[in-house]
Amino acid sequence: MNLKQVAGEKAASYIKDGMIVGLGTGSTAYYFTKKIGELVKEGLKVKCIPTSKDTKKLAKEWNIPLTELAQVDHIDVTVDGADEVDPDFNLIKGGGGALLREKIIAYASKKLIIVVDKTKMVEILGKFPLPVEVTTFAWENTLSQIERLGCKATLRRSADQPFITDNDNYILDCQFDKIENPAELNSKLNQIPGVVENGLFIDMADLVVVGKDTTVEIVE
Ligand code: ABF
Repeated sequence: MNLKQVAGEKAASYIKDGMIVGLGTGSTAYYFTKKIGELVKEGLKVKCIPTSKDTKKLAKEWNIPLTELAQVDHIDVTVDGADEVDPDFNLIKGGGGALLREKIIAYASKKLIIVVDKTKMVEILGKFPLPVEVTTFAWENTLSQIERLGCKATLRRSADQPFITDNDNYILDCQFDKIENPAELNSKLNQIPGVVENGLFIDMADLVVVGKDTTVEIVE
């Protein structure tokens, strides 16, 4: 079993009958969603809210009952991946381009569980380029404004075309190298007109499930 699978499947043990569950995006959250599909087949009663069109497609393939944020008054648990996790559980997310819906659904959740392999655990955020979702309108100006905060920003492309998010926006990948104050950067980024949301998840994660070589570590 690979480290992502170990972490993803372990997170499923936190899911109980009757829960409303947020389904994350990415190759680690994939194993969580797959396990939920297996448990549903065995009788688990849950309603799930996907964080991306890709995850929604997987959930439908595995006959996982779906609902929408507008249909519920809360989400019990969301399980999602991350690109980096620091010792204070601040995250960089968005490598999969789903950060806006992930952040909305995580923020509406009573509990956010992050599933990662050990390579994602870092002392300081920033080696992974921070994804920032921006409007397509005036994106070049927004890029310049963001670079004033001390990074090199690049428009994310897919097959030579600009990557388009599920929300019809662009993603700028912003290389900061070291983010000394993630909370401050999160605020500064979201004050820039044209920035829709950024991939810094500050003080949102409650628990991190880390796939290690022979074990899985629960960090709370
Ligand atoms: C998604 O999972 C993204 O927010 C994050 O970038 C990605 C991590 O991908 P993986 O689990 O495939 O490493 O939630």
